[in-house]
Amino acid sequence: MKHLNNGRALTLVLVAVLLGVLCYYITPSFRGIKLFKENDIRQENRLDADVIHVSREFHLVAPDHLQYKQPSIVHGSRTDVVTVTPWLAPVVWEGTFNPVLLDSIYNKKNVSITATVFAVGKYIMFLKNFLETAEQHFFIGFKVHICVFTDRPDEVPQVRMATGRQLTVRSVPSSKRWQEISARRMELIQSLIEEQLPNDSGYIFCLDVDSKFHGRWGTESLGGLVAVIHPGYYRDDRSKFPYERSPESRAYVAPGEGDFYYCGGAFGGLLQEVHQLAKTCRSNFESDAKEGIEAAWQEESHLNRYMWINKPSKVLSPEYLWQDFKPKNPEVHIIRFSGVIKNYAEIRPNA
Ligand code: UD2
Repeated sequence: MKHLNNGRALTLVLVAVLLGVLCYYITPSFRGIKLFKENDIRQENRLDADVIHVSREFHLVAPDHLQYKQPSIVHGSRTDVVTVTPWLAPVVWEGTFNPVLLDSIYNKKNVSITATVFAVGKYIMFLKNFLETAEQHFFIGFKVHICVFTDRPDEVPQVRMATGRQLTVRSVPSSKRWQEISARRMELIQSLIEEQLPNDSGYIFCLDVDSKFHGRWGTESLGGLVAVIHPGYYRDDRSKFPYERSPESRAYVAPGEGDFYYCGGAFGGLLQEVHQLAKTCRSNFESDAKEGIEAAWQEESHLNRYMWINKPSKVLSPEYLWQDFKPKNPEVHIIRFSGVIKNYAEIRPNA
């Protein structure tokens, strides 16, 4: 009798479990079907039923009836350079994109772009040229916020800025070591994103001040995580890249590893992505410092290690950071941004 009762109880428990499992799988699909139908009805009622808003970054809506040259899938306008990485990120070269098409797509998205630039100590002398040329070439027609970090706020030049563009100045301490000024940028970029731009969904570019714009730098450069190929090493074998080679450092890249050598003087992307990069590089840099380690090229080494692991979703060719002392190579059809020639001994606080 006791056995019979136990058997019945066991059967009841089994049935209950089975019903539970069935409900678990059936209910969400019912819910899914219902949601789908509601969405369908909402879509039907829309005027622009073709447009489904999914993600700001990846959904590119073209404006109506824009006329432009037919793109080809078999004849590329650039056959002399590589325009895609092995992980299928575009490499941006002149001739690979249609600026009019891209601008009209991003105009509809009403994007905003922040640019950070550090002008500490004597580097303030480069700021005027940087700002004036940015007004001529950097994201013309878009909402731009240039954020200057300096220890000399009184010396920030007055530059006329077009409507929709603004400049803000943030005071930072000076330093006796240029390596520290350069490397602390990651920490300050991290704090800027956390304090000033936490709810912003726009893009950010972090740029060296001792540089000038010479040509368009615009919407073609927008992407999740954006890296710029260093002009000094892009034709070299990876064994020649000046990565940090000491395994003790958190910026270490082992021989035989690494894709490209990226520059520390220009990088960017979506705010969340750049926040993650800055936070990681800062933390690795500080942990190294506690152990008395400084990577070969400070934050540039940490950035290269980061980009090796976290592949950039867009790569900008050396057109986006050339060096004035280098003659233009034939594959570089346009120089958009370039480092000016400078006398290190004269401008740096230490040798
Ligand atoms: C390279 C990188 C730079 C950085 C550095 C390694 C390029 C073109 N440049 O340039 O980004 O990674 O190696 O640390 O990729 N700064 C001041 N005051 C100073 C010193 C530096 O404001 O006294 C700021 C300024 O914005 C400058 C930047 O830090 O543009 C980088 O310093 P740099 O230009 O002296 O570094 P450099 O030429 O070795």
